[in-house]
Amino acid sequence: MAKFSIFLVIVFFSIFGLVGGFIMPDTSQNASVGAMYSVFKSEIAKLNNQLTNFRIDFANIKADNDKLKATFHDLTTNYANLRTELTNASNENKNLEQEISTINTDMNRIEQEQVSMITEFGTVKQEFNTLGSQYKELVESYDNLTSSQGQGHSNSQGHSPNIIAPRVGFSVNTPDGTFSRDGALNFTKANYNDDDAFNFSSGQFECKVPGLYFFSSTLVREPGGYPESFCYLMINGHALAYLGGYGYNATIGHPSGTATMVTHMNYGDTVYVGMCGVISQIGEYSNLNGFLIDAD
Ligand SMILES: *[C@@H]1O[C@H](CO)[C@@H](O)[C@H](O)[C@H]1NC(C)=O
Ligand SMILES: *[C@@H]1O[C@H](CO)[C@@H](O)[C@H](O)[C@H]1NC(C)=O
Ligand SMILES: *[C@@H]1O[C@H](CO)[C@@H](O)[C@H](O)[C@H]1NC(C)=O
Ligand SMILES: *[C@@H]1O[C@H](CO)[C@@H](O)[C@H](O)[C@H]1NC(C)=O
Ligand SMILES: *[C@@H]1O[C@H](CO)[C@@H](O)[C@H](O)[C@H]1NC(C)=O
Ligand SMILES: CC(=O)N[C@H]1CO[C@H](CO)[C@@H](O)[C@@H]1O
Repeated sequence: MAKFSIFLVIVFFSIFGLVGGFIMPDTSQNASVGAMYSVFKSEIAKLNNQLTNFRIDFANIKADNDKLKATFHDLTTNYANLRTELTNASNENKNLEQEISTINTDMNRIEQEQVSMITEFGTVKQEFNTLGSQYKELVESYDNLTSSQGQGHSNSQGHSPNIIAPRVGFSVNTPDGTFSRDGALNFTKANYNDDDAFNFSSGQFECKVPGLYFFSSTLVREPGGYPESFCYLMINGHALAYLGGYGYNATIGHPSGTATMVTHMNYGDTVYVGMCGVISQIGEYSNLNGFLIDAD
């Protein structure tokens, strides 16, 4: 804009300079007024033309200037937009960088957790293996304790660990009036017999699971020639309790006797009903019972 103002000033001063030159009196030259006038007129006409041309040029130049101004404005606006976009893009980059950094941190944490999980898994696996072998040992101990294959009297103190208390119980009856080996009354029927705890071949209970036991036996005398039948509850071959079925009249009634005992049994200890008298009159409801109260 400033350039164009200067341009206009120059134009106007040029015009007035020319006119001033002709108006000033000139003593060196003398022409006729008519000739001077016509020269003057034609000069003014020329100047008018020039002024018109200048005006047209000025209008053109001003239009160009307006266009340039508009273009400049557009460029400025575009530049501002670009700047904003650039700022936005760089902000977005920063955000993305932060997100990437956060993701990296998370990934590192996850990796660490994975590592510690793998370690923990190893530990748990080891513990599991240990538990597995302990379980195997327990099963073996249990099998050893309940196995019918005896190991002699090795557990004489009876303090093997009470891991899984096995169940031991028997209830037998109906003696057949004979003795088994070692003079044990020969019971023939079992009401209950865990793992053949009572051995019908030997006529006795042989301890496989050391512990505290309860035993009971009832003897019923049948009518006959004698008023009494009797036996003893035998523990390891010792008569420890008496069983007698005595009736005043031998030919009538079913007198009975009962013996009970609570005793600790070691591995291989035996219990049976023996040292009997008048076996032929011992009735079928006579019995022998025993069970483990508490294993060692
Ligand atoms: C730049 O971001 C601002 C806000 O974040 C938004 O209003 C503007 O439209 C964005 N400009 C461009 C050019 O993306
Ligand atoms: C079980 O018995 C076997 C053979 O008698 C023996 O080698 C093993 O050590 C026993 N196991 C346990 C856990 O007592
Ligand atoms: C004892 O009883 C069993 C089973 O009834 C029988 O096989 C065995 O011969 C009996 N023993 C004696 C000595 O009678
Ligand atoms: C039962 O007793 C007989 C005779 O004493 C013996 O041979 C057998 O091994 C015993 N059975 C068990 C399971 O202990
Ligand atoms: C035993 O009982 C029978 C039958 O009741 C009787 O005949 C007998 O005299 C009795 N014997 C005695 C010793 O009382
Ligand atoms: C100095 C001079 O020559 N002046 C003359 C200019 O012309 C007029 C009329 O034509 C004369 O009267 C002057 O003498």
